[in-house]
Amino acid sequence: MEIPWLVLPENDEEAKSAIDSIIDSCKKTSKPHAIVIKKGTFGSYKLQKKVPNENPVCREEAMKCVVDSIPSDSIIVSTTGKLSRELYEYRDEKGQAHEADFLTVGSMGHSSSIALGIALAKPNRKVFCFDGDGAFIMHMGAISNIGNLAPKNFVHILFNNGAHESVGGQPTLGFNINVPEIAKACGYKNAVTVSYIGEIKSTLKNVLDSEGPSLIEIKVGIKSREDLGRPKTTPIENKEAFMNFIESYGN
Ligand SMILES: Cc1ncc(C[n+]2csc(CCOP(=O)(O)OP(=O)(O)O)c2C)c(N)n1
Repeated sequence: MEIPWLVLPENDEEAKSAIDSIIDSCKKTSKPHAIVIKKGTFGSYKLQKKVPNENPVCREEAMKCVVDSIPSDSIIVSTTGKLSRELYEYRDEKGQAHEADFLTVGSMGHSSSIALGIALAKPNRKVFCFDGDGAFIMHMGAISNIGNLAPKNFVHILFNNGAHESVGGQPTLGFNINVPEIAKACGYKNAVTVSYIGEIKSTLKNVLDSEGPSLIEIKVGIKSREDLGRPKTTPIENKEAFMNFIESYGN
């Protein structure tokens, strides 16, 4: 793309002078310049602003409860970040394949649109979007399409921890907006907020028995495991296995 770039030096003085010369060059040429930062260049950072979060169930526990409560041939499109890594590990833990899950690596905010396309193409399958509040807010426009195209088989599960937990816990506006009201205003047939395991199970049961699109916002705590791994298959392998899985059962 012909964008000039450099690797940021680890030494403070050298880094400062490299940045000064990049700023000069950007001003002179009115063009962008990229800086590549190697892992370990920066020390750890203490968050300046934390969102108060007393929710009793964490994202991973809530995700496990949802996976255990839905039919085994359900299709899941899962958002960017640790939620997908947790889902991947849970399948391993249960000795299940990963083929039912599309892990949206990198494309934050797009899971609901991907799930929408699949729900429209496969009207007889239950399609779940596992979303994060940061991702949901990032591409909130998607829900107006979901509500208006209104696939009956679409279930949106929003794991709302009020933060971008996967990348350090920076606050989002997840706790400042009324997600069910927004979803209903966009045409979702059912939209509720829950916080406890019992509520997750009973709400899922109701939602599975009724026509969608439906949204369940689960207000979750903000924590994740230090030892959380990463998928051992590549995104392309994931996509291919997933495509075979959705084709294998017909519409
Ligand atoms: C367009 C874009 N911006 C930023 C990122 C980096 N990123 C990956 S996951 C994530 C946080 C996602 O936050 P949220 O959806 O609230 O989920 P949580 O991590 O809290 O479960 C960010 C910022 C990205 N992948 N794509």
